[in-house]
Amino acid sequence: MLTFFHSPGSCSNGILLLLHETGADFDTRIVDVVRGDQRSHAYLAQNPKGKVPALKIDDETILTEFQAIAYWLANAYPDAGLWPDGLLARSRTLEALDFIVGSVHMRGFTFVKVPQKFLSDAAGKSALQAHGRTEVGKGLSILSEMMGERDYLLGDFGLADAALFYVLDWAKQEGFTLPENLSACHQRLRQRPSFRKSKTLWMR
Ligand SMILES: N[C@@H](CCC(=O)N[C@@H](CS)C(=O)NCC(=O)O)C(=O)O
Repeated sequence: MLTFFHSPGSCSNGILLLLHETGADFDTRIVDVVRGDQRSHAYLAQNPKGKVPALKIDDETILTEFQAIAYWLANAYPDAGLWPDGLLARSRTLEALDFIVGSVHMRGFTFVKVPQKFLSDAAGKSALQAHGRTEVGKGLSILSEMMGERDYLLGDFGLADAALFYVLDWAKQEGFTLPENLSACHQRLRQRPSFRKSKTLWMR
């Protein structure tokens, strides 16, 4: 059975959603990153990066990094239809995932949510937060443009939508106004059976 290391409310929500999309059999271990569980010896022994998400796929193998876990799930459970056909569609999926996780999350929300990780003085922290908000705003505009009139980011529901879901949640929590198409997509994502199954482990 798979073991999923998860912190409710964090980016690992996206992997929780995908696990339910695949119908995989998995156990969840809570690693609460607000409480600091990721720095415990027990967790670092499993995942020296001290981050969630992580997915243990057998006794010797632990996968980390959102994109890699998402890719593995889509290919390990092909019946879930999460990996599109065709080279360009696959490349677009990876492109969107990298943009959401690598740019909107890491270069935007990280500074909005935890500026104290980088700077300790009040003026520096608020400048960093302002920079993060600008980056998130730009990211949301690009994602809105990318989605256009489709129901999900790239057409049918796919890996990138799981990442989109957690950044849209964060955007709402941080008081961003979502472009109309992203807001409709957020509602659509909340209607998915996989979200209903994720609900008890979605928020702290
Ligand atoms: N590049 C990683 C980023 C993961 C990440 O930043 N996770 C955050 C939660 S959203 C975390 O574990 N933070 C704990 C910490 O940095 O101490 C990925 O794609 O999975």
